[in-house]
Amino acid sequence: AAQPTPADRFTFGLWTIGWTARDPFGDATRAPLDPVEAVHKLAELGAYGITFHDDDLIPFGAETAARDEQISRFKKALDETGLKVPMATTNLFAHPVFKDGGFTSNDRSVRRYALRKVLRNVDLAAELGANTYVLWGGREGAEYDVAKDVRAALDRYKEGLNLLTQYVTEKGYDIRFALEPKPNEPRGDILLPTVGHAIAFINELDKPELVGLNPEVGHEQMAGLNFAHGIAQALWHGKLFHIDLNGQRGVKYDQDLVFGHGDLLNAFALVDLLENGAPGGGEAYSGPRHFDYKPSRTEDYDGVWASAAANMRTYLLLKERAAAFRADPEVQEAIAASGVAELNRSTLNDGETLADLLADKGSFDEYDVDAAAQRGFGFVRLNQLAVEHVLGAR
Ligand code: 3MF
Ligand code: MG
Ligand code: MG
Ligand code: MG
Repeated sequence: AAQPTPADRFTFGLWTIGWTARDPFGDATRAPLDPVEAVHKLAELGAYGITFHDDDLIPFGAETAARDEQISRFKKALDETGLKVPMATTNLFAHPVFKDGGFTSNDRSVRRYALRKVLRNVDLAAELGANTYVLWGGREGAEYDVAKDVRAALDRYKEGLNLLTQYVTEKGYDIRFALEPKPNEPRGDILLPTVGHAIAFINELDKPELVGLNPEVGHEQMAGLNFAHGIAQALWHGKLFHIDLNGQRGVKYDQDLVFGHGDLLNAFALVDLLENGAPGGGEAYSGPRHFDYKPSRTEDYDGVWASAAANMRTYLLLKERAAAFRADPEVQEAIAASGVAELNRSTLNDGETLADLLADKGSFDEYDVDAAAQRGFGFVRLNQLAVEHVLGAR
């Protein structure tokens, strides 16, 4: 059961398995990977799809003929393997021209160029059948508070997003945009640093229904936040358009470890949420399970493919464990005792009004606060049952 198949909808960024492991302190430890080989290898491993930044597939600045040739080689590999491209994105961070950002660079000509670069790749995304277009604004930010007018930058971000949603609407593309929050790295501070900031921003756009989120496990954890909570809120807003799964160990640089190699218990809660919805019956997630990780710099290509397989296997094992957790009668009893399901009951009775509540002496004047304060919730017992299921002890 822990053997992935395309029905599991696992996808990988071309830049993940294709990372040659250059870091700020050291050179590449692996040779470049041909995207065609990446497609074949991922298909063999049981993945559903592959995603890419424009420059992962077509080297920056390639002539039209070379670009077309590379696209046709890639498409041929997709046809041969049946691998899908459910998402694409733009590299607005590598070239020095983007050193102060793309959509929010202080240099207006850079902003116009960034928009054109995205629009060109949106056409390719549509051609390849992608219906999600991710925007990670890694360079949209600052190191110095006095050097960026954040409100003006948000105006420009908004202008950019509004142009993108206008474009896909006019073209009739079945594409929605997904913002990927990150608190820092490579900029000292990145705009839209968390899921919450991004959700609030989306509400200010012309076509908010076309814009949602692509949250990444490690990015929220870099800000010290609970990823499963962030995902639950994104689902609550109907904004979980896509997801970047990986592992992170605490508040430090963006580690991009294999999924589950960071906070395993939070990964368990996440898989349970994505697969089973909320305990009270909230909707599950139906999009691709996308891995955005980096095969560690210590690994050769055997290690790269082993790490790709590890992401999928860990996810499937956690899915099995989550199903066993939900099916366990003792867990069901512990959930009931903890009031987890009771939270789904509205606080007012059916038909009760605010005036009725104010008139209800039992809810306040005669409420025995001290007696109510005696209640033990049994959360530790419930969590221990989760731990035991994760450890395979039940
Ligand atoms: C950086 C990231 C990015 C985004 C990608 C869009 C290079 O920390 O997570 O990966 O995921 O640009 O999908
Ligand atoms: Mg990342
Ligand atoms: Mg990361
Ligand atoms: Mg990411």
